[in-house]
Amino acid sequence: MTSDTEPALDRLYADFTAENLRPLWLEIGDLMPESPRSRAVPHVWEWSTLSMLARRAGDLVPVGRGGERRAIALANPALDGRPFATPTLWAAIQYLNAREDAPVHRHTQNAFRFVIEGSGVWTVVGEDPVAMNRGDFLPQPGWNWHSHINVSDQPMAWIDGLDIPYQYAVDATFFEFGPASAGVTATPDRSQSERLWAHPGLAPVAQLGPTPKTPLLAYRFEHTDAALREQLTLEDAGRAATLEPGHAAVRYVNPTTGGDVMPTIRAEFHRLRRGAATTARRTVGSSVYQVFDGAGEVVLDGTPARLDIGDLIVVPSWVSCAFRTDVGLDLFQYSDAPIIERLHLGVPLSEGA
Ligand code: GTQ
Ligand code: FE2
Repeated sequence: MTSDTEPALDRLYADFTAENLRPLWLEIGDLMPESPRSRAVPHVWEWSTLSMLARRAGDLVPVGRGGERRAIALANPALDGRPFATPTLWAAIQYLNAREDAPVHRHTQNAFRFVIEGSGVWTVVGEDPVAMNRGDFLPQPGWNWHSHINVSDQPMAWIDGLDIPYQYAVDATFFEFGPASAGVTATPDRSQSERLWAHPGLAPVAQLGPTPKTPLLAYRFEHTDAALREQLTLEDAGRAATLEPGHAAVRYVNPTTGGDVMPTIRAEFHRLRRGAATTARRTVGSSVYQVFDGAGEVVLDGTPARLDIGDLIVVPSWVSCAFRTDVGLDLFQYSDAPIIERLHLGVPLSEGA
């Protein structure tokens, strides 16, 4: 371009701006890279820090109508201070003091709780109080009324996973406050949803689906643990039962469909034997992992980090991720994979990296 076209070009760009226009040729490198380049970065949050800060919030900040929850979100360091772990997923530590309640509300965002320590809280879904114990996965599909009640003399913390950032991005969010009290008079060990749906391979004929949101509201650790233990025992016996050598995995599924528990969130539990390692992989879509037990190391795009119980790991799209352990490692994982798969995005869906 000659210098005498430059004033004209400057005027053209100024007019683009004035008319709210942007030329593709200045945007394409960022908008259409050869492969996904997440704005989010991989990051690890240590449980010891999270639980200490949640306890301090418990001492200083009340929980009640308006704020709704004493939940502290993991804010990806590269997402401008927004309370988003990844572009699609919310991750938070939530804390309730002894005898404290979090009020009833409902929202279109799909949610779950996962517990790595403590007990004494029931999450009430509709009229069904669901006990929360170590290792339990407790889905709460969107638009269910819910509250949390701590009926014990101990505080309790757990993690929340939701699709808040995704629903925010597509402007799909609705929210409603509920009654002042959940009206719970009993806190049974077994919820009504489990009494109906937690019998292996059996569905109540009066309620057969398919429904896109799981009716089973508690996936108890005793089942997760047994399933993983038996995969590894079968591997020992020479049967092809595991995902890769020394790596057992289960997916939490909706008993009415056999598919994911909720339309926007996939949840799995992975167990690595002593001395095992996963192959480095990258996928389109993002994940959050929490260390449930054991210890080890994660390598994210080549950078290693030590892992201990409770630590949370955020893996953005197309970031290579591998785990290894000397002593054994149990990992809870959730991701936005159902969104990616439903929209037929991410071709190729995954690739060794
Ligand atoms: O417990 O209902 O972390 O509505 C974020 C939004 C938890 C909850 C969060 C919520 C909840
Ligand atoms: Fe909620």
